[in-house]
Amino acid sequence: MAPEVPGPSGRTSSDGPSARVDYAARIPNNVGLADNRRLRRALEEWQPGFLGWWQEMGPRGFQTRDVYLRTAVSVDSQGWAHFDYVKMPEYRWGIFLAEPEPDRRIGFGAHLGQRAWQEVPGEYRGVLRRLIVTQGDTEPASVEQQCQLGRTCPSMYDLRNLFQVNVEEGRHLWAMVYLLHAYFGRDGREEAEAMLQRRAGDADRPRILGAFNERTPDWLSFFMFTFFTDRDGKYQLASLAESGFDPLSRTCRFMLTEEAHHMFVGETGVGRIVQRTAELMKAHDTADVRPHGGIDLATLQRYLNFHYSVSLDLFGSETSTNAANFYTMGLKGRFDEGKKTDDHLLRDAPYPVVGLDGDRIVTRDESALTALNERLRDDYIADCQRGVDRWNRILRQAGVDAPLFLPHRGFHRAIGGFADVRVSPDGRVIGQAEWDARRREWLPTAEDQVFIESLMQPVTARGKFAGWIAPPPRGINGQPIDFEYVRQV
Ligand code: BYC
Repeated sequence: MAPEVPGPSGRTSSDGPSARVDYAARIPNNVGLADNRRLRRALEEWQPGFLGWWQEMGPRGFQTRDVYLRTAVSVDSQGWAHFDYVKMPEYRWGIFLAEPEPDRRIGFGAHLGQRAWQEVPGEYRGVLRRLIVTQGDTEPASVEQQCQLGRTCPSMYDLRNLFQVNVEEGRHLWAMVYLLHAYFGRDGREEAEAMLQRRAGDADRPRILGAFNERTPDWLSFFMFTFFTDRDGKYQLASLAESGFDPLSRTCRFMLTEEAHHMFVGETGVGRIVQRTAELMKAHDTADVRPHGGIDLATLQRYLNFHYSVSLDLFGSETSTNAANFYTMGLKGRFDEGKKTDDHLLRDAPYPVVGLDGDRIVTRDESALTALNERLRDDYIADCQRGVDRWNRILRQAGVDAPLFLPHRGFHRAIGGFADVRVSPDGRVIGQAEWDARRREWLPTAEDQVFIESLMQPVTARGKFAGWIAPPPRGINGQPIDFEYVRQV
């Protein structure tokens, strides 16, 4: 058996105990930066650029405030998080990888059963770098998209949650930049630099993926984004956590523990809006809750339709040779690859894919290998549906019988087989005339945006909440709801 090749820190995956975090270092880490002078210096050179980017593009207007944030201080399953007041620019962004699995093996593709790589396999270098750059690019993008939201927060509790999400996206950027610096030499350093140059929505220097160039102008969009788009993050990170390139796997495994909070923010945020809407519908015996300061279900459905459809695009085309190659190379697996009991090669297996046959929507068997994007999208859709079911339970419990739903997967798509046709939310291929006539029913309108914007008045008194959203059932980290989550001055 080939000996395990040490990584750039000179360690192998079975070295331990790496749960120990060097928290006092300029860059907190559990990757042995203290022993790797070159890497440490390269990252220390990148650090001021990151901080400059954070000051320029991070949350506007709150950089000097004390915020009650959790920080990663170790990576073991218990007690990795520490809660305290921090000024965001002083947040201890660092590099944390999940603990190594001893003798980890590649779980799929052509290298199935071989030892996981501690260094980048030369022949996969370009592909791997592109995957890491695509993933990394989304992290600062989301911070940029959300940078104006602090000024219109519905409560201090929500403001703190927004900032928690933002600093953790910043840390996720650090996670990918570490991989680029540690394993990809000069071009890795250039990519890390470029990550700080692109800007969400910028015509000349846009972020890489479509959804990350949309604006997040209001809190309804923010909650929908964290529910739908961060959930894409969960599925993509889970697939990369299966990677045969062990440092990527370990970094994604730790990122997933942070990601859970982001989806909590999205699901409970929308859930609390739904609850408030239902209360207003009952109190005033009307679906039109706008005059009462609530967000009507039809508007919620339109925002849901938008964020769901742009997030579906993030999975790429239904059939993709890129995806097949990532898998065969052992770089990106399936969701829960390790729990699946098939051959982990997928050479002859079929997978049902929904697509077009002229104007009809049909399901066809495709090669499971090329259909990997669609399979991941299916896992994602099932997860989204579970969340929508929970929102509908809130409505039902309040006595409202008007459920929210996920539109058809072909609705409003810009990537893949449905990109060139118009599909209604109920899954009919329709003509441009019907689309034009009904678009206003299905997607947020300019009037919706004006209305939502009119609701976005900041609420900053302790324990108070905007009228369009219900308070949460409990506070953060056992604190009361009226805790001072963000100090006033
Ligand atoms: N926008 O073969 P195809 C997160 C390109 S979110 C623009 O179907 P492939 C987060 C594609 O690059 C998770 N372009 O695509 C959430 C390809 O270009 P080339 C982010 C797109 O390669 C919230 C061409 O179209 N992580 O973490 O199979 C807050 C053909 O496409 C798009 C990842 O995405 C698009 N939507 O799959 C913060 C994981 N889709 O090769 C963070 C890493 C496709 O012709 N990325 N294209 O030049 C990947 O795994 C893959 O790149 C994708 C695309 C799944 C995105």
